[in-house]
Amino acid sequence: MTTTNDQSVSDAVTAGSHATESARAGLSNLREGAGGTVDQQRVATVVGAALEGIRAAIRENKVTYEEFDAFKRWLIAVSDTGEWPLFLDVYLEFEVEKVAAESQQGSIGTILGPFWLDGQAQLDTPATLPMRDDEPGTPMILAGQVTSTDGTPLRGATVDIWHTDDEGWYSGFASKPPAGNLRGVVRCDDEGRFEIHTRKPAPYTIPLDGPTGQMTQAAGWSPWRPAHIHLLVAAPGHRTLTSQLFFTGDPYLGNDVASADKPELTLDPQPTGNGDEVRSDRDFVLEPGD
Ligand code: MBD
Ligand code: FE
Repeated sequence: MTTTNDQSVSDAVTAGSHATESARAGLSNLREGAGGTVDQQRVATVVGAALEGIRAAIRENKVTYEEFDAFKRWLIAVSDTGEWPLFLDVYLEFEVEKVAAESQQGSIGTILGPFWLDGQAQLDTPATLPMRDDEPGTPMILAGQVTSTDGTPLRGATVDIWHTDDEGWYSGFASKPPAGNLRGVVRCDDEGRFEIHTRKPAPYTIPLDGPTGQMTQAAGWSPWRPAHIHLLVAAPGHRTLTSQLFFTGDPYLGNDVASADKPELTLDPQPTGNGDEVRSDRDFVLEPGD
């Protein structure tokens, strides 16, 4: 690659290509992919509205050929670096999630993001996530119970959890943490209870050397996400909850580049008295259905 910054560009490309691969292969397990018949009217309505939004931006701001050409080059770079999942999940997924949430009961959720991975360690509660012997960061326990909307504890519930390390890196997408680090699928007990031992994650900046980060900084926007823990909470006969949990006092709360933080999703972990360990308790309510 001809660039003055080989190492960091290749990091963005590594993260991007892994996220692209994962989006292509894995998400169909999680959500029903496209397929079947395409409704012509729906395409005309939605694609038409999206295109008209861009045309309006051009008209109203008198966009020049130079800017149009820069836009083309930027789109090509998003493809070349595999950043489509990152860009789409940072700038658009929250609106899709809001639409989905209108018809959902149970605990409030938020976006999935680009860094979920299939096939992670299966653990029984109480569980310690896979981590390095010297894994840095504050030891943290996340515990709670999974119930149905009528209050029934859900036997067979699982909590799929993934988050960054204490430096903001995701395993599987950055070279530093080993594969599987701070990721796992925890099987709850017969009453849907879980207890997960991990490390408190750190705030995260989207890659600054790829086109998504460069566009973000070119606009003067913050590239940061508040520290967060991703979760997929599932149980037989219930709709899987996609969520994230954040932390009180995080400087980036309310200014999330991915617009995914919600006040209802903030944890306030308390010291357990065991060294510098902290603990948060959080229950999840799932809606019947699939
Ligand atoms: C993330 O870690 C993330 O969770 C989202 C939604 C977008 C970019 C990076
Ligand atoms: Fe994330």
